[in-house]
Amino acid sequence: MTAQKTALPNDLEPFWMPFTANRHFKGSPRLLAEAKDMHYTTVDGRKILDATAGLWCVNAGHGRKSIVEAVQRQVAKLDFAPSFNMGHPLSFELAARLTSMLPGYSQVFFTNSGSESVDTALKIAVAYQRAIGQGTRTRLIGRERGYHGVGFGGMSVGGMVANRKMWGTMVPGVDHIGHTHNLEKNAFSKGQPEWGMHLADDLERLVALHDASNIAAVIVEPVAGSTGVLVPPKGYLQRLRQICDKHGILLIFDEVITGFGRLGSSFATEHFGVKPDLFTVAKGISNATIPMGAVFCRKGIYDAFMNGPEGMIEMFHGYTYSAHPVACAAALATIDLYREEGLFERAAELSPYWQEAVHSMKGLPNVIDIRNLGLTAGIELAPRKDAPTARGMDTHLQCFEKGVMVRFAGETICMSPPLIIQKSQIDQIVDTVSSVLKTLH
Ligand code: PXG
Ligand code: PLP
Repeated sequence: MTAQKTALPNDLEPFWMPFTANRHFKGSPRLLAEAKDMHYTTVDGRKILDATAGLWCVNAGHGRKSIVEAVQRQVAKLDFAPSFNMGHPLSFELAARLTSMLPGYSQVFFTNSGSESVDTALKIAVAYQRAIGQGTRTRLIGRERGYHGVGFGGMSVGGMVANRKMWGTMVPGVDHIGHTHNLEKNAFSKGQPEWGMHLADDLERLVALHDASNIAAVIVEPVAGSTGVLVPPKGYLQRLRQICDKHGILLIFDEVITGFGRLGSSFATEHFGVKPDLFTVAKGISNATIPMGAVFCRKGIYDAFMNGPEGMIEMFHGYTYSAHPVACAAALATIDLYREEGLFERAAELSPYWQEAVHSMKGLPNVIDIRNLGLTAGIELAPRKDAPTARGMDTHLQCFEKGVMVRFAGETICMSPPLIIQKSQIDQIVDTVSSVLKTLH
């Protein structure tokens, strides 16, 4: 037998970290040990204000007692139950609670992440078109600068270059409309930009190219998060809906970030008054305590599948952990907490203060745009000559040293605090980021 290499407790090598500059991180690790409400505590005892809700997901703040206790009770009572031709009551209770959150959506399909939600939504779209006799509609349309997770489907419709470079062309029949980011026209817009509704007409270009009879669905993030908080121009999403209706194309919103209060409403569909046929959620659905995702289906989608022999499976799709009982318990407790504390309304009330606070950074060195909606913000920096993304990374690192966690997407500093944030903590974030930007070369 060959001697096994045993990892030291603090050996960082065996963990191939996701979406991380592994060598850089392992040279100077930033390790978090505990979290409560608005703060992380590092392994060396430093308190860090969380300006990103983890990864846009801990919307009710960290370590919330009612969620923790619901998880503890559930894991002790029913650790796992299959959802394939079996069931457990919490999954049905959760589905009913979710569909009652907004009118027009009658079913949810459970997954374990945003990536799985996206691939599920794309598969439902193609299968639905087939079920209604539109089997030639297989093509999927995404958008440049979109992020839809890392499954083959989501990556292909996504428009993040670094993500697409290696594998993004491996699902055939995918095309993209243009993004909506335009510094010349829209820099420093507060909330939704005035200019750019017509950019939705790019979908007509693809219809003219491929023909509507070949297109199953279009997927967009209502507000693009991961590629730098790109807020849709006024009227853009409405126009996209109209064009989809005109051509029988399904509209999918990817609400993995915008869902569960981030914009000051339950979902972006409510915020913008635009109803997609399907929309994906994850992250905030369970306050990130236990992984979970879901796809909401408008009335009529599920019904189109319910017409074969009753003993037959209608759609051959699902995950071992779809509707995992512990995730369901976490999600139910999370939704209760959102309601009891009025957190979506709180986000809406705070967003004007947040907007003025983040826009006060206009004029600081290298700041070329500031964007915001609800409790999100992106501060775009000019790239350093010959070192793209370095300014973003340096800002992140220096803010962390000063006790505030922000993210960066390329050259954009991204912020999305838990919805329980206090005004004084908004001030702390802005003071910290400002002080870093003032000295950053
Ligand atoms: N769709 C959207 C719109 C997302 O934002 C996913 C799908 C994928 O979800 P999962 O749960 O499979 O990661 C996401 C995830 C960042 C960042 O730094 C963003 C995400 C994940 C990790 C980091 O902006 N978004
Ligand atoms: N791979 C193998 C060999 C499996 O048996 C399964 C599920 O049974 C999967 C992958 C899919 O795993 P999941 O259902 O957790 O997505």
